[in-house]
Amino acid sequence: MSRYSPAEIEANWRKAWDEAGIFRAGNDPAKPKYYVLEMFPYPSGRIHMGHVRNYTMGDVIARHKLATGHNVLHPMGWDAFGMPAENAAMASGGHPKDWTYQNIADMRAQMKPLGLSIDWSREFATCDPEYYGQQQALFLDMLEAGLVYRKNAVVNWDPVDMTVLANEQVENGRGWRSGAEVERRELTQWFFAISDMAEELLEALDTLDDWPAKVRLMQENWIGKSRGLQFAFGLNEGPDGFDRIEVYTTRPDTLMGASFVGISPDHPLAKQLEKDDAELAAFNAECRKGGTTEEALEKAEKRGYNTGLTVRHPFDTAWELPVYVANFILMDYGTGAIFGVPAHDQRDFDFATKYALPIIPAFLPSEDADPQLNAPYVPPKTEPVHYVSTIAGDTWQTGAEAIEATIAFCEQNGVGQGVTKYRLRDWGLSRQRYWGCPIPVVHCDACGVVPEKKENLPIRLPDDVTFDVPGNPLDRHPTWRNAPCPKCGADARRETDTMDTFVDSSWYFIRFTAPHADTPTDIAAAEYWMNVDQYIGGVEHAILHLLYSRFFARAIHITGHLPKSASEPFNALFTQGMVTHEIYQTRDENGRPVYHLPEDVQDGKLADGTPVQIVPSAKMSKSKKNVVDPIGIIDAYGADTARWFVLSDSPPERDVEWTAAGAEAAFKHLSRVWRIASEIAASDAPGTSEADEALLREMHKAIHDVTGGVESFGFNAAIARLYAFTGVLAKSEAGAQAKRAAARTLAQLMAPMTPHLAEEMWQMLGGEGLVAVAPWPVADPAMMQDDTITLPVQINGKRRTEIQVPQEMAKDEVEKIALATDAVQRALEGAQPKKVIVVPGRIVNVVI
Ligand code: ANZ
Ligand code: ZN
Repeated sequence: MSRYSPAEIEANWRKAWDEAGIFRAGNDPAKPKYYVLEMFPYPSGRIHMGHVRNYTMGDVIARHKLATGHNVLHPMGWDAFGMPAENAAMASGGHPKDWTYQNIADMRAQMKPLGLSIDWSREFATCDPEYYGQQQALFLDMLEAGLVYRKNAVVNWDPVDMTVLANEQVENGRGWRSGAEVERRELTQWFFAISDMAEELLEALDTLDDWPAKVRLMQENWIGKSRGLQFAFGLNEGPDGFDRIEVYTTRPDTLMGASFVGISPDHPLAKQLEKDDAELAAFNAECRKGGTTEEALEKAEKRGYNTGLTVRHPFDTAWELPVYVANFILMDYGTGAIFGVPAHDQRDFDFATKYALPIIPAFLPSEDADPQLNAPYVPPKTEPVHYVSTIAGDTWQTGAEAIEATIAFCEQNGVGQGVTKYRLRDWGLSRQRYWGCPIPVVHCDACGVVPEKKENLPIRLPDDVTFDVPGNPLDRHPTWRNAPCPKCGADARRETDTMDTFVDSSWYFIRFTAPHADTPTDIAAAEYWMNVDQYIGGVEHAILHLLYSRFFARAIHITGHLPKSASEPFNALFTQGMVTHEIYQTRDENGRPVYHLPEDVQDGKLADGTPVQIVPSAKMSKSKKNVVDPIGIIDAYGADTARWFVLSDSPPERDVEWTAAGAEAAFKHLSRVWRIASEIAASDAPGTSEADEALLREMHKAIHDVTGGVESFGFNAAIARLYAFTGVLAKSEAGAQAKRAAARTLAQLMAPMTPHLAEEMWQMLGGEGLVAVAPWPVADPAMMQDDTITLPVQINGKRRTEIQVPQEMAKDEVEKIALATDAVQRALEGAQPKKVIVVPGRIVNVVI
């Protein structure tokens, strides 16, 4: 072979690794363990550059850990349940199962050429009955432990697809898939009791030092802890059984600025009133349309309905406030009722303006400020303000102080209690979908909801289902629903809801530690391998997936399947940037943009000569056609080039822009490395001892820097260092033996990034065995020191100049050079110094 030919070498090395079994997770008790995991993929059918970047990063770490003597666990699996498989079935008439497993086979085949150090023996898909059966077992244990329960809840209902939608699936009030206007419905649903753990999940964020600060902050905001006051307004002439309205406020200090009370359309009082008020019933029905998200409510126009009822102000019972039903009040936050303070809240201000309600300031910037507001006054809580009419403490204080003082005052006067609330709600897991994990319970007329017996697990999905009509195929299956009651044996009905696919991804990382155990986990294996030492994935999963996984790790501990020490499952988290590409666009006759694939554009033109407009780089996406298919790159240049490119150029946490020129340059560099290595392998030229020495010194510096880069997610810096060291090696006049040693080290240092090329070099250069398992080189600190050092020269304790001297120079020689400097000569004015102190390697002090 006379040139670098990845197509000829890469497959061979993968075979060699396979046969040697070096990536099977080791369990040599003498070695420390290391568990590295990239977020597992959804089997869409094709890998993309984002996968390549994500898995290559994890692979660099896994390979480095393997070479530094660890038992490494680096598994791969498939997040395989979910809507797209059902959508494909609806669109093309196939079966979700066939679609999914075919995609998995395709993606596995596309992924294998990347040369990842995966332990494929642990592979599973979440749609494997073996996996979801254990998930059902976990569910039953969680049910018993009170971690999952049923309740009525308002959900987003897609009337066309006839399913519940998650908040994220509602776009501008419409179903993301059907485009139908979403309705709010009350259904009995299963919930995980995650909100009981809100405080713990919040507090433990502080222990996650190796997580990005921004991710911890996002989790903190999602959990949304707040302190406030809960109290009741007395209701005048309410319907039977309603004599008060309980409210929650985080701004009790604004109570003297209240101008109305608002209740949610789903509030029990609103529901009672609508029975005798058709207009209100219509208003409530209208409000129940549109999503349940805070965002949806925030965007929607603020609307209210005056019930005609009034409440009494707690501090002035003669003061009456009107009661409105308002569309912006959520039933499942706080108490589902508020008091509105238009003077200090934009939303309330808009509402008051619309319904001509008074705007009464509770505080103002100063004592003589104009109380007539034409916009809400909302200073930071830390700013001192003047309280117009204070019910607690000083007239001049910060919002934060006034809030605490008001809470204390209210508690003393029996008006309410200070409470802590969390925005985090319980996690609704019921989905009216086929392609998910069946919820293992049975509904019996006599016994109610009865958990399945564990020996009946897995409750398998039936294969014979149809997708020709909307709704849940499990509901209309002729027999699947029928099951005997596990308690009384009578004919009963299976639950036909399946689990949210977030459940599947909330514990897969634990299952990898014992993927075929006949219980959810194998305690010993979990104890050994957990936690995940390094987790790597996209920041788009920063909130839900990670929060749910943190909840599940705790739940699995509570149900006895995981040691307590693994309650925070991911020791370190890294969120990588995206792979971007320029967008090439032309316009059709109506001026609408038409996008073109990078491979169809040459020098800014299409094949027929039409110039394209170049839109700046953005995340690769099919809709913009700015995608480069990794398969094409691997075919053209080999996997090592693709790996090298996605790691170079940008720090891993930032986006990296894929360019054809960059890929070409990466390939050229690897070709050059290959050429240098083969020349060195064939050479027996002698060299000078100085050249040998110089090369080895550079080699040790490279070992040091590349190791540091690999260990600290500085992959791009490590690669820059490898470029430089390659240049040194190419120019070196050292002898063949020294060069071979240096080139073997280069192979080792490149092995995590370009594992195939590294093996090839290692073999050419006489390395023993596989470079993948060769012990990682260690930098010799003595060899890293430069030959010359810089010493500061002080005169009477003041730094005046510096000198360059050889590292090993004798003291009296150093003294001579120091005394000869202009600065010292000038200071001496011909005299002799009183004393000269040389601290070797540090400083020269001249006393005059
Ligand atoms: C009076 C007030 C005056 C409020 C003011 C705010 C500003 P955070 O702080 O985010 O937790 N609220 C309470 N329950 C609600 C519900 N179910 N739906 C919609 N809004 C609700 O939010 C708490 C504040 O949001 C509460 O404090 C309440 O309005 C409102 F100048 O009470 B506030
Ligand atoms: Zn029964």
